[in-house]
Amino acid sequence: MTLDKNWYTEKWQGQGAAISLRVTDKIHDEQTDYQRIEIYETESFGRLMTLDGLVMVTDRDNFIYHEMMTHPAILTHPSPKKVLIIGGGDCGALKEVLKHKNVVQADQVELDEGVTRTSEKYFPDLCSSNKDPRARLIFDDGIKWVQQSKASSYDVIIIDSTDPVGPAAGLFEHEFYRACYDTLTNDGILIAQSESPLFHDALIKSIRQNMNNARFQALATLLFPQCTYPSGWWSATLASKGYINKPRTCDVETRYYSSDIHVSAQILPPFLRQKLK
Ligand code: AG3
Repeated sequence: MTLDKNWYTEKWQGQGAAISLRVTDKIHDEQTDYQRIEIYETESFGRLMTLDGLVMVTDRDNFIYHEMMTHPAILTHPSPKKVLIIGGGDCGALKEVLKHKNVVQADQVELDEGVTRTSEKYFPDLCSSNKDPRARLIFDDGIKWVQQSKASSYDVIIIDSTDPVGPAAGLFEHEFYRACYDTLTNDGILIAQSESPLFHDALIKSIRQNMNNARFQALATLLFPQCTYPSGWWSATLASKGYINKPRTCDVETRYYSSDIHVSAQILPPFLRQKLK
C-alpha cells in the first residue's frame, strides 16, 4: 500500500497494474492481533476499508459483491432457514442474507472482531441488520467452527473471505470444503468468493476441483464487476450437494442482483471455459 499525493493505491503484485482512489482523509488505522485495518474517506467512492493494504469494501461498489455473494445461494436453496457466513466481518453479506424472511438464523463467524467493530462505526449501513434477533455475531476461527458444527446444521454456507493468504488460505482447500459438505443439509448450498476470472483463473480452477473432491455434485461460477478489486472483475463459485435448482423468484429489494443477472452471471466466456476444463 502506498499513499501517494492523496491517492490510495493497491498494487496488484505480479500483474503490473493497480487500483487508485483519491482520498480526502484517513480516519482509522489500527493493528489488531490479525491484521492492519485502515479506513479512508475517498473523493468519489465514499468510505474505503482496507485490510493489510488490500481493498475490502467501498461504500460505492460493495453492493454488487455482497448481493452476488448471497442472493444466488439463498435463492437456489428451496427453503433456507439456517445460514452460516464465514468471514464477512464488515457485515455486508449478513445484511443481504437477513433481507430474506425465510431465514431464521444467520451465524457470522469472523476471526477478527476488530473488523466488525470498525465496520459498525464507519459502515453503519452494512451493519444495519446486526441487531436483528436472527443474527449471531461470532468471533472465532471459521475453519474450526465448521469442523465442530454438527452434521446437517446449515442450509447455506457463504465464504466471504479475503485473498488466499495467511489465515484465509485454508478457506480455499479441499479439507475445509469437505467439512462444509458435512455441515450442510441435503439440499445444502455453498458459495465462496473466488477472486478474479482474469488474474486468478488457476485459483478458480483449483477451488472448483477442491469442491468436486469434497463431493459437491454441481458447481456454478458466477461473474460480476467489482471495479475496486484486482482486474475490476470478480467471481463467486456456488456448489450444491445435489442439483442446482432454478432460482426462486427474488422478492427482496436489490440494486445489482436480478433473476436475469443470475442467469447471465453464469455464462462463462470461451477463454475461461477453456481454462476451467
Ligand atoms: N472479500 C473479498 C476481498 C478480496 C479483495 N482482494 C483484494 N483487494 N486484493 C471482501 C469482504 C467483503 N465483505
